[in-house]
Amino acid sequence: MSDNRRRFLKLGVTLGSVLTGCNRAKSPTAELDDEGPKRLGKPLSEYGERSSFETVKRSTPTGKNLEIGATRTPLQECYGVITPSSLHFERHHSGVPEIDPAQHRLLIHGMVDRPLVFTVEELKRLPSVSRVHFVECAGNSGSEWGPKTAPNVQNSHGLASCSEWTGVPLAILLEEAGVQAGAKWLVAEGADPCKMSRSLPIQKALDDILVVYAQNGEAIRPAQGYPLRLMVPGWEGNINVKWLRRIKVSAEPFYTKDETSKYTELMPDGKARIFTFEMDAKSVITYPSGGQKLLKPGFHEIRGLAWSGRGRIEKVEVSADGGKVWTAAKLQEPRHSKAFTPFRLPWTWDGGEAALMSRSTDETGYVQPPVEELIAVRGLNSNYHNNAIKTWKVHPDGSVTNA
Ligand SMILES: Nc1nc2c(c(=O)[nH]1)N[C@H]1C(S)=C(S)[C@@H](COP(=O)(O)O)O[C@H]1N2
Ligand SMILES: [Mo]
Repeated sequence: MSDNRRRFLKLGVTLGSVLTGCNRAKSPTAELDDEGPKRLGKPLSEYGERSSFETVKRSTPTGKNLEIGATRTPLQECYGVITPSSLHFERHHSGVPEIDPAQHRLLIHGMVDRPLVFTVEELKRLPSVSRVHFVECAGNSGSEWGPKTAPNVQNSHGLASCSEWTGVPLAILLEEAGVQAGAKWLVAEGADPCKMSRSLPIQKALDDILVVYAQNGEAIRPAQGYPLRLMVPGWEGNINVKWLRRIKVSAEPFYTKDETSKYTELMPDGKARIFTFEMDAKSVITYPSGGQKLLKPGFHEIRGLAWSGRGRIEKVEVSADGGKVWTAAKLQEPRHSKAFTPFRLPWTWDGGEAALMSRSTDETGYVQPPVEELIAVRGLNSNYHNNAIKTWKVHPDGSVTNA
């Protein structure tokens, strides 16, 4: 018997026992006949909104400062690969500038034969691609190093979101400008008041960096960098410069304030790591997860998300007993590179305590580590780049907490 068939049969039995609990007293068609709206519904509209019954939202920081800070994606209440643009996490260092795309320009200069200035319209004329990629802040899961205080996935992992991005490969723009011999780096600068700037090796630009103007089928949202953003697949969120207005090509990195005062990691030997670009493989169970409540023992589908800045997710294993036994979960296809990959595993909760964990492996063979392993190498001086295995504890009353 194939694995799939065996799983299906097992599922059938469990589902059957769940469904017998349904109320079959009244004929369901009779209910349909006497109920339902008798008047016309709302009129057509030009731009959609969600149902007034839906309340899922980003979390806003506590405190007064709403220009400088972050909102988090409620990953435990999202479905599939794509994060709705309206729920994409936000991280701004000086608020969201209001930019008229007709006035906006992108300058490419430095070690190039022909410095170029592009309007947004001109960029849209050029060869384009659409790709699905996550953005994850290097500070995501920063609360997961010590005592686990985050009550839910939104708080522990919500500085990560995934969109379909559309734009022009940066390689095309650089080719137009004519990169000079000896050029090895570039700096990207934003048009916000803090002029966020980050240095990048030119090799990555020639590989897969995009200058994007669209997200999930429409113009990128102001919070995501309208009208232009740098999309640097798989690299830490900070380097995905929003409101992009300048790219300067050079022989050396620029050591900007954003890559020296922040986004470096002080190691146990007193030296700091700099340019820690790549986001390592990670995963998190979104159901059952912190703050949720299991209705009753029996069938539950364990669900979650996995992603890696190094490429595709190859495998996700799930444990319900704190890491003693691991079972491979089913990965959603197609698996995009450097993108969220949903995973699912049928599970029968026996009503006792359970410790749910997930562990992802990417196509390079990199395996998501336990937090102790990360601490052994990096110490606790820095809270960036925490991609550790996450545990959620299920209690006999069905409640789920951080562990
Ligand atoms: N110009 C500019 N780009 C920026 C930022 C910023 O404040 N200004 N924040 C960075 C950080 S720290 C992150 S994590 C990502 C967040 O992208 P998002 O707000 O679209 O989720 O944008 C990066 N790009
Ligand atoms: Mo960030």
